[in-house]
Amino acid sequence: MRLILLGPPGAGKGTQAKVLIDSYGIPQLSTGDILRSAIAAKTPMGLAAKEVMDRGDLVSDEIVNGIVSERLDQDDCKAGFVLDGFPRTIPQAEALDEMLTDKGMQLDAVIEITADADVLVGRIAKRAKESGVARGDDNEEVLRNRLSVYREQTAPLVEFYRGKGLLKSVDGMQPVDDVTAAIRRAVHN
Ligand code: B4P
Repeated sequence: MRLILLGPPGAGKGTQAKVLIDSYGIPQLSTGDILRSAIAAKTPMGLAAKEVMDRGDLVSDEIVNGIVSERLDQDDCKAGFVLDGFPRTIPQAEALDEMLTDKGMQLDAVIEITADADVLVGRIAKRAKESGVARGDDNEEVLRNRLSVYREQTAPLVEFYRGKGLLKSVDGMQPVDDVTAAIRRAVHN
């Protein structure tokens, strides 16, 4: 099973990826998590990414494509994966196509998780208040920028993958378990 989870910040990509990897026994490839680990480890890549992420902008395609290409070469990705937060731009999607062709892999589905902006703002505000781990990008001003970056740079991927016949849309405003059930139905239909 090779899946992409696509959606605006707070739509539930990370939340759903964690459930799906347990049921399918495949790894989660979250570029956001990998970048946050690099920041925590204070690697040169992490230091460069932090400033960009704290503004709510996207880290360069070159850095992120490199991270994903390396990760896809690891043995645990042979049986499949859930890509969470990648691709986020058309050049990233084109690079992913090339990587998968080179590695002899094919995507099974791209799941778009949809949610209204007011719901997204509410969820991120709740996470910022409740989570013990502070994220530099979980505040309202930065979130507004993340949403506009999503509309401008990531939303075009919906048509990109619809054109390839891979896109399935799921309502992300339902309770978490219902979103998971809808994703499972979408994947197996
Ligand atoms: P990410 O880590 O991908 O963060 P995100 O878009 O905010 O989504 P996240 O996964 O955290 O939220 P989720 O929907 O699970 O990216 C962070 C930054 O990293 C980017 O802004 C960018 O700078 C950089 N980056 C990452 N990938 C990149 C790439 N490919 N190219 C360039 N830069 C990149 O959940 C949010 C909250 O909602 C949670 O608290 C959850 O509990 C809650 N929630 C989820 N589903 C719910 C539901 N159904 N009902 C109620 N609450 C729910």
